[in-house]
Amino acid sequence: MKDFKGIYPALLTPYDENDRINEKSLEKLIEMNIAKGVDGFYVGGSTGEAFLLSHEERKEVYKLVSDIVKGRVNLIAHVGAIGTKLTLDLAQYAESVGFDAVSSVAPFYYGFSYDEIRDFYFDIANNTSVPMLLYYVPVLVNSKLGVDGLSEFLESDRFMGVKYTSNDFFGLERLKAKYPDKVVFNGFDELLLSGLTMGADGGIGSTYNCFAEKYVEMYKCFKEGNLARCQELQKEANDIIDALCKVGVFAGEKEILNMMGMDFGTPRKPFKGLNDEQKAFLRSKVEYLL
Ligand code: MN9
Repeated sequence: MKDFKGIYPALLTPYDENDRINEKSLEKLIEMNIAKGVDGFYVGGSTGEAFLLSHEERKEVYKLVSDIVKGRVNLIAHVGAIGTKLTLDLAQYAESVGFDAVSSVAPFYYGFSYDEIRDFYFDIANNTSVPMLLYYVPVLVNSKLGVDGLSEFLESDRFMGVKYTSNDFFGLERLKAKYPDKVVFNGFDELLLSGLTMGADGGIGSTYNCFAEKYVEMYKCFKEGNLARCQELQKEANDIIDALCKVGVFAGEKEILNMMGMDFGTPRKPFKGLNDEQKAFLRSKVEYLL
């Protein structure tokens, strides 16, 4: 199996003036991040507005990203949808266009039972050849998949690990202690250093789109034992994340890329873009990056 450690931006999805996927902007973002030294991309997740895209658009994004990346870094496709059939179709498509792994949130909305959630994951994992990364995000998907529930999957070779978006670091540490060979990605960017100290193998994050260099350096300094520098970098990141949380995270991230000249537009409705006052506020926090 490939090595899946390190820093993975959860790619944003840019739209053009006709609300179509903007291939040029996507390419610029990918090239900028590869040049900054990221280890791979997490494609079509919450940050990529998965649930605001049509099924065909989700496939289009996988194909575009795979064609641009051409095997230079690892690619993980988020294929989560509300039901098994849709998810499996996305997973098989992502595999067919060269993705190295797939990942999914637990099926949502209907309050599926743990048994139903288990069958969902195994139906995907048993009908694809690439490894599955569980996406654990209890703030968004209130499923019956607790930290203990994750263990059952990690017993299986088909599951490579977890994208762990929770601030329960006791749970993260227990998972790594029990399954040291599985990969655990930290999911909250503002807590990357906390996750690394409790055993995370890297991180997947939305703010990595805009300033991956801070996280790439943090990951390197962490491995070298330079915690003082890690703390400085986390503080620098958090000064911006704090502002992003005030204006809207995905809209704010797209605005930073707009300021960098990348033409990312705004997220799809009902997300709101930033007003002039919010843009000026955000600019004051990221001016030194532009
Ligand atoms: O992909 C993202 N998680 C969610 C991970 O959006 C739930 C994070 O990158 C956050 O957007 C970020 C800001 O809270 O940490």
